[in-house]
Amino acid sequence: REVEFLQETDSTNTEARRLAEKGAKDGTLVVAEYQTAGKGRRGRSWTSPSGTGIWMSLVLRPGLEPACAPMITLLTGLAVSAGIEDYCGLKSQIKWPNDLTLEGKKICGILTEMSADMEMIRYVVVGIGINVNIEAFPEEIAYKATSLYLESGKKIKRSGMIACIMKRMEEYYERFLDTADLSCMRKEYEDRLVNMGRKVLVLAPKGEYQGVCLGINDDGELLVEREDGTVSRVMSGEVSVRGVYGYV
Ligand code: BTX
Repeated sequence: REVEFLQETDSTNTEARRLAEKGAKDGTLVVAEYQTAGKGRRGRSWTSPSGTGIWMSLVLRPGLEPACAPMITLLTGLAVSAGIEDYCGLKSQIKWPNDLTLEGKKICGILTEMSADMEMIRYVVVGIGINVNIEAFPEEIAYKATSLYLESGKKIKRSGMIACIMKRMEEYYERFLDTADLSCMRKEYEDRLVNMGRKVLVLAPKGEYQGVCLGINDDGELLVEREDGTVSRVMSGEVSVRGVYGYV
């Protein structure tokens, strides 16, 4: 596959979108040492110090309907968690829909952006930020952010880790394309899901509610059992999910 490596860029997602608009192929990967304007969701920023993290974005052209795009975020979380484990043995967990955690703190965030018409995705850009060898975080996020180095005491070679993650990504992405849903990886996903069986707080546009997370369905919606026994299906995008007692 094609890889574009940059010493510095504003955001690898923005760069990948620029390349996608110019016709970049399915599977093109953009990797940067440093992002001057790393992006999170809903206009938030992503701290991306130089030389200590993995900041990368993948261009995908799945040829599916736009409604399938949120599932790509979920399978990416699974692939990154599995790839990290393959490479260094650390078992991270997935905080639905777009974070990975270790010991309850965030080590990775995923940002999926899409260009589509009504029927078909033109392209999807999946941005992956992993805190690999970061030694300290700014005060505002130190309580909820950690790195693989801070948790393991070991410095990790990033290029090898990227290769392992992309191998897993290809595997899960191809399985997803066969069925256009997550049915064949649901069990693996739930094994890594940090929210599983825990009380969660769902912050939806129409109000917030609490419930217990029962897992996901084949379309990647989070299943939350409310106090009256009904089960709500939570779609990513419109809501935030938090632990009742903290970040997870
Ligand atoms: P998010 O909106 O869920 O999370 C962003 C929030 O996470 C921030 O508001 C801040 O509180 C916290 N945060 C910021 N930086 C870090 C960090 N390094 N580690 C832990 N917590 C942090 C999550 O968005 C999606 C992030 C995707 C980042 C990748 S990097 C490669 C690609 N390019 C790009 O611009 N974004 C993606």
